[in-house]
Amino acid sequence: MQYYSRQYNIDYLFSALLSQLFINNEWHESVSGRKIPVRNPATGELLCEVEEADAEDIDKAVKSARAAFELGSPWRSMDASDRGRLLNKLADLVERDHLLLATLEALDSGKVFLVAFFVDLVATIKTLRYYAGWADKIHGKTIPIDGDYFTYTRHEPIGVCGQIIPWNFPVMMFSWKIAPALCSGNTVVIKPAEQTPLTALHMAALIKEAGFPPGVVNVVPGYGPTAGSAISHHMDIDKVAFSGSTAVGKLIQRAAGDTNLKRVTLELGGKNPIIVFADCDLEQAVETGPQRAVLSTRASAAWPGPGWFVEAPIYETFVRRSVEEGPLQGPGRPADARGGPGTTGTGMIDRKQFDKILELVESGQREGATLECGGAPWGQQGLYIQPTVFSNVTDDMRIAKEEIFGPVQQIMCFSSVEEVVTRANATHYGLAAGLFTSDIDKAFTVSAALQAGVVWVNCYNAMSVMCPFGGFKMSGNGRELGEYALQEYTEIKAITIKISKKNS
Ligand code: TXE
Repeated sequence: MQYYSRQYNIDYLFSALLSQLFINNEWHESVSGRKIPVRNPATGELLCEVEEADAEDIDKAVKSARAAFELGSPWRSMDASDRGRLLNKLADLVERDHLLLATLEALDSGKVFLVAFFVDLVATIKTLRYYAGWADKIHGKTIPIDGDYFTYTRHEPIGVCGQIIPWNFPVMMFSWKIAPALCSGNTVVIKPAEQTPLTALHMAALIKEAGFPPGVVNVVPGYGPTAGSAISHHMDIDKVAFSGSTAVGKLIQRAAGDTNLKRVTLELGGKNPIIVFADCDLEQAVETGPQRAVLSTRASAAWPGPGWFVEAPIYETFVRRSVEEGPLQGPGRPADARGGPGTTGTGMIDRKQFDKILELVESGQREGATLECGGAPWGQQGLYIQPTVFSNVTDDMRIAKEEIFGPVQQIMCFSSVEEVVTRANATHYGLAAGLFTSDIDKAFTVSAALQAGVVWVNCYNAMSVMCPFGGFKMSGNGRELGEYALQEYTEIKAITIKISKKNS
């Protein structure tokens, strides 16, 4: 089909957008007949409408995933190495459609095209290949228990996994969720964010083309309080994996408690401290600032506008250099951005986020922080906010405490290691942290003292599929990525067999 070839133009892309629910390797209209309008957030333009899943559609998807998970089904009886082969085949197809998927992602999420192409899609392909490699390396142990017994463990798939993802990394998070689930033999019902369903639906087509049996992956766009809630409350879903806000994470955990105690993993919000010691390479730390702040409008939970703690002797210089760095960036239009300075800024996903960030900026000014630059909408069109730098921020201000999912940098001052560790840990969140220092002792002791699932030293956002990712405290439960994620998609079964006489 022309849609899948590299030779396409934008009109063709629009005419061929996939818009139905993907259940049992077939395309379905929603039971209610309702549709979700999908807009390009950079322009507000309506791209298309997709079918809107609600509880009945979720139930159909769960039935299909359950049937695919029955004992003796093609999926359950498939060689583990063949599960890996299918994931590699899917990665091949994503590589073939790299350009198309990056274009779709840019249009649907408002992300700059080059970021979609080189960050999101590359990470997606790597994630699929990494877990393809794991498929036939997941195994248990034999255990020398007391008595005349033979005991071994099996690492079995959990079953039907409900997966709910946000809008900030639509296709990459799709791969973070499905790849570890599939390599360990589960089946999946995945709900993309209502704002960004398009790449997930294209991935559904590729999943079918790769040859996954019907029902193994079901893709059901819908809204959170309806389709998302139906997933978290479903009695026949064995595990739910969620990325998004802490408030919804609590609802998901509660729903599991109110229903079948399904396993729950949560990747939630953060307020990540970055500590800049006076002995660091200042330019390296400064360069991390504006780039990070601008990109953070699409950041994962690792990235949300962190609190910068800068040591007193370099505070003024750091603030000045951060302001000088900021204006290098400019609003990027997803469709025409081909990279380079002036095209790196990403807009907010929707009016709600846009208003929320500007309201937080206003609160910073009201509460007495110094607005060094930015703080206002950016450009004539779309939901862009200028790179914003606040100095003289104190710990009690809202901008210091609340997650800011936008290009806003808040800079605080500290005087000692003990003080900054206490202040950096004084948050309910615990996703990621950064520190800049040239003192190796400080690097080890401070990174050990920080309450965060990820600590970056002399770098930031150094993410990789091989490395576990997830939060302490209210930033989540469980880990994604790396070998650790496999634990979240397997049940351990211990089998003990009576034997007549054991020998060492
Ligand atoms: O997230 P939501 P939103 C944070 C960030 C942002 C805030 C709000 O702070 O400002 O969340 O963003 C589905 N039951 N992050 O509103 O609402 C929803 O349909 C089940 C952090 O987009 O949590 C979507 O698929 N599901 C972050 C997903 O949850 C529900 C990424 C995320 O939506 C639901 C994005 C419900 N009751 C936002 N309500 C990160 N950690 O990377 C909504 N959903």
